[in-house]
Amino acid sequence: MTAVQEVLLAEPRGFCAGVDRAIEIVERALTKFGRPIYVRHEIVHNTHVVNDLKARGAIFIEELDEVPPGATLVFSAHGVSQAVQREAERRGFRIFDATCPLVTKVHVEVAKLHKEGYEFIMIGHKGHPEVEGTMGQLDSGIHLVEDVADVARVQPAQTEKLAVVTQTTLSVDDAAAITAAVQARFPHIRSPKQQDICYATQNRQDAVKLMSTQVDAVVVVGSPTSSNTNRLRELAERLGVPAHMVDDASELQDAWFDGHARIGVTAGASAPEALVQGVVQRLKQLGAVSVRSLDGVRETTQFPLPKGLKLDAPGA
Ligand code: 10G
Ligand code: SF4
Repeated sequence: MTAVQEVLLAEPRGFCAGVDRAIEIVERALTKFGRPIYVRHEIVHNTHVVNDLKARGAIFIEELDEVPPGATLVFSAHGVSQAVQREAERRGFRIFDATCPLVTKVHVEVAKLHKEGYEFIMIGHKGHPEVEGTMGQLDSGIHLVEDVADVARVQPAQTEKLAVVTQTTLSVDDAAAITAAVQARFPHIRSPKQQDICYATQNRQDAVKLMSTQVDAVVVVGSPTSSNTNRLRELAERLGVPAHMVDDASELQDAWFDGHARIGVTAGASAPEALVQGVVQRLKQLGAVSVRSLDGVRETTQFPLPKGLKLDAPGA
């Protein structure tokens, strides 16, 4: 049986700008205000990130009644509904919003078009916190479709003023097919000027497409709760390459690599690079003698931190 010979690393992979910012918000809140810092929902969907922050004094909760009066509360990168925002304010917490600015952009667009009388078709995964947050920007008037079959069933109250919004981490290909079905049923529907699927999702999926043509198996580093990570594994598999998602190197099974000389490695937007390097080390133990990064888009996006967390600003 051939052993592993070469590792190809997808570019870009791992942390996006929204994840970097969200983790930094919790870290800075811990430094500035001390433990505990409450975080509504996993700050990002990664077990290692969450366990590391727990060890440093973060407490992750789902319901606001788990947070004591006067506490500091951070909203996760996936965003929250208006109801959660209002309730947190009513309870008087010191709030820091780690919602990715690209998710907030979708929220702002929904609020703006709602004022103009629009209803929405939202493409996304039911129950995902980002979808709950975006749908929760309005009391009603956002209709969720998860797949092409849902498009035939959706019943907006009117079709004159309809707009599409999407979750930011969808499969680019699935979203295109669902959007086409939506446009076929509602030809006048308004689409965003720039798609809601974010640059990081697009770039990581493009990188997996490029990598999958050159490898015999793919390892995707990330947690099972991470939507964008699941999409990367699914994409490699759709391209005909066996693909495995792992939280870290300890989950790798040697049998996955039997007869596979070239292994592609990538990571979801919430997975730390140290875990990728752990996987590479294990693949070296299995025989890899060469590790090569593929060409890809260089990402330069950065988001500013919220006011009040710039540690060196006087009075901040
Ligand atoms: O891919 P999802 O949305 O499940 O989230 P994640 O925490 O694994 O990755 C970062 C992406 C977001 C915060 C959603 S915009
Ligand atoms: Fe922001 Fe995109 Fe990262 Fe989500 S995946 S946090 S939208 S940059």
